[in-house]
This record gives sequence, C-alpha cells and structure tokens, in this order.
Amino acid sequence: MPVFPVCSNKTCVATIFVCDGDDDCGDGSDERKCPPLTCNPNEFQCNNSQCIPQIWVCDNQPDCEDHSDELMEKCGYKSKPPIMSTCASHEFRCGNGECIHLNWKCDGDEDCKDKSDEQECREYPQEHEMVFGDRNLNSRSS
Ligand SMILES: [Ca+2]
Ligand SMILES: [Ca+2]
Ligand SMILES: [Ca+2]
Repeated sequence: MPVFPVCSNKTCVATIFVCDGDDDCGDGSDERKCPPLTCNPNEFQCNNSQCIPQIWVCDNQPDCEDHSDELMEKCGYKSKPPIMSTCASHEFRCGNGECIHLNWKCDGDEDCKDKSDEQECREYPQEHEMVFGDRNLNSRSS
C-alpha cells in the first residue's frame, strides 16, 4: 500500500482521494506528488501535463500554461503563419507573411494572397505599349 504524505496543511484525506485529480487537502498537496495525469482521449496533454480539449490545440491561443499546445513543430501550418515569418534568400515575403519565389514577384500573376507581390512593380512595363502609338509618332516634331 503506497504511503502518501498527509496534506501539507495537516488535513487528513483518505488514500482513495490522493491523486484522484481533485484538490482534497485544500492546498493541492494531495495531488502534488502524483505521477502525471493521463488525459482523456479527446484531450491533449500539455508538456506540463495539463489537459486541455483537443480542439484547443493549434487554435492560435496558448491554452497550456507552457504554451505547448501552440508549438510550431506541433502545429506546422495548421495554424496561421506567424506575421514575422522569414523567407529564404531566394524568396519574396508578401505583405501577409507568405513566402513566394522571387521569380514570381512582378510576373503579372498575383501569387501572394494579398497581391502584394504585384503591387510594387513600377519599373515593370505592363500597359505602356499603348502610349507609343501612331499619334505619338505623328506629333513628333522634326
Ligand atoms: Ca485528491
Ligand atoms: Ca490553443
Ligand atoms: Ca506574381
């Protein structure tokens, strides 16, 4: 029979109440020296052995006290990419943080969801051909 220390505040609790997940001592001491609780199948166990509902994992809000439900390694791109994401040197970073290949910038196609890859393309001629029509040639003075 495992012997558990009585509560730190000298309250006595029955052995069956020790490590049952409820604070019976009133100061939590009957739950403090327990092996980590296992979570229900529909729950996620944080790295600090907290249990949170699975649907809270990767919802972009830290629900574990240690934020382990929102780790990048765990969530990958299930959660929104962080705003300050960095792109590789051969990539262009869109205004919304997306990364696209540099060659896609100013190629006439909107590759960023916010179209920012096609917004700063001043030197890229797209509709300038119309300017040099016949009228322009005729008005040229000699
Ligand atoms: Ca208890
Ligand atoms: Ca969360
Ligand atoms: Ca483009």
